[in-house]
Amino acid sequence: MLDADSSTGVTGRRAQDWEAELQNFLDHLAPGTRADEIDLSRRWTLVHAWTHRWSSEPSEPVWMEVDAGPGISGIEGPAPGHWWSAGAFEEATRRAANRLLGAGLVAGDRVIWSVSSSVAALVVHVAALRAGLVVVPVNTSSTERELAHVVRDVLPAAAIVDRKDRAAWIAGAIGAPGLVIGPELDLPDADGPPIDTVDPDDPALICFTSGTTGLPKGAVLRHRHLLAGVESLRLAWRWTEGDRLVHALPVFHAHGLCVGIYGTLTAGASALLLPGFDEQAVADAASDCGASLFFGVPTMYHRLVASGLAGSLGRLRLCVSGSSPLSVALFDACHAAFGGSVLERYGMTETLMNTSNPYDGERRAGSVGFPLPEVELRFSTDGEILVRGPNVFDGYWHRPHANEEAFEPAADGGDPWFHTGDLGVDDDGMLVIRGRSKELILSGGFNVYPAEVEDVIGRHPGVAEVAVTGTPSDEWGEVVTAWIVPDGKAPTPEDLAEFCGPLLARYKHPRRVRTVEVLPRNALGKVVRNRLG
Ligand code: MLC
Ligand code: AMP
Repeated sequence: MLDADSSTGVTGRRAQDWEAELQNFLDHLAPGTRADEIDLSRRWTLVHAWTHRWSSEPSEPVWMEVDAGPGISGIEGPAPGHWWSAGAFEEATRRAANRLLGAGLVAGDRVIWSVSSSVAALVVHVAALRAGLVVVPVNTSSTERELAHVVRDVLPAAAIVDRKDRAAWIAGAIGAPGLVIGPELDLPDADGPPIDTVDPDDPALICFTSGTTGLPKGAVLRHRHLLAGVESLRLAWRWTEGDRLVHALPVFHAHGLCVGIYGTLTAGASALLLPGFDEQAVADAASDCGASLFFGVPTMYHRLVASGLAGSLGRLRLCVSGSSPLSVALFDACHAAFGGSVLERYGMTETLMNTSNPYDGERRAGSVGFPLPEVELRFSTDGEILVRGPNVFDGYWHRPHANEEAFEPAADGGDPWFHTGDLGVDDDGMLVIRGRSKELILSGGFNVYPAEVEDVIGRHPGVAEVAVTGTPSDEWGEVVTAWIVPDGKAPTPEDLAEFCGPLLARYKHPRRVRTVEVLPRNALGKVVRNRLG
């Protein structure tokens, strides 16, 4: 599993010692699961796994919207508060897939998908996958400028949005003959080319993330990566048809989409869809409606505990946290509030989920568990976590240079290792994340890249120099903090918010602004961010 010639560098032990010590997920699967029957790399696709399930259990419930969000009109189906059956969802996605192909889109075309959580948004998403299109999820709070970068990069043939104002400026960015769909799906019914013909190697998603360095780039996730990613979770978390997820995460990121939505569909389970996160709505959904699962980022657990509403999570079979570190204090506070141990797992857009605490057995506070089935993990000499497995993507969209840096050929001739940019150690058989070698701020589970924010703030006339870091916060994990050498009168946080408004999504704006006389620099003149508070 581990490269024999690499060393951990963290403790001075040889790499193969780690293999012996990190626990093996095969020891933690449900009783009766036969290890030799697990094959996550099998030649199948998300679409085939789902259509197979829908045809065998058409009357089973799949989704219920707890409350209506912005949504996409023109898709017929049950109203909020009523369940969509597998059969109804199959029919709606089939019809929408035919409408997309009938409008002239062809398999392999990229389609931007920037929507809040709603069943209609999922119908169009799954329809696009069934039509062989490549979906490019984009955060709904992105500015026009941020979206233009994605458009230039993937040259989409269409965009699907659920807000009128965004539709107008997305139309401008895509240009003719691009198709902008939404907030109404106003395409005629059609009988176009056949659907459900995708291959496991076909790209399903291009997800924008900055990886370890540089401007946002598109991680290409193929059908086989996504299916392997959810199959390992289905096994590890014992996700079954009887489960019901309280889904309050945004659907445009890996956590909400590739874990929450794809996991629900692949397990043949159901989910209560909330249009966004709200403590009371989560508590109500968890106490009612037969819910059994909740997945959240630490900020959500923090808010549930702080509001006194976390108690209702105690009714659920499993609560999972991920996307940023769950502090030991918050793990303990959750335990005190609802009696359960939150299960923490570790993943990335590029790799989907890599490690998890076990379903049975010790869930250790501060640890992200051990490699999921078929995931291999090792440490570089400076402690960086490297992974490979059927879940790990194989490259960024049109970025040969970034791909060379991100992957390391394997000594055993197998798949190359992906550099995660996260630093980890083996703590008595479990992985503990000790920081990051990449420059990334994790605010409420959203990623913010210092260089991107510095580039914008540096253009403010009152700023001579700027460095951006994440500073600790109980609620957000880290908050974006700007360290400014002023040019004349220093701008206030309000000035900066106004200045950043059209340029950066709101969650990237600095919440803290500190004025300094000089920025710490190394011998080469480069700013050393980690010497700033
Ligand atoms: C919202 N705001 C944020 C923010 N989220 N600011 C900083 N960091 C964030 N994460 C802004 C809002 O725009 C608003 O601005 C103000 O903060 C307060 O908003 P709020 O209403 O209090 O926050 P809310 O909208 O409730 O959002 C909080 C949240 C959300 C925790 C629900 O951030 C969230 O859904 N986070 C999940 C992110 C996620 O899914 N990450 C997974 C990535 S995949 P204003 O100006 O209006 O006041 C990945 C892989 C893996 O990482 O391992 O899973
Ligand atoms: P993203 O690029 O949005 O997919 O974010 C992935 C990054 O989130 C990882 O590389 C980690 O730095 C971080 N991350 C995800 N889960 C955890 C976790 N449980 N603990 C610490 N960091 C995490």
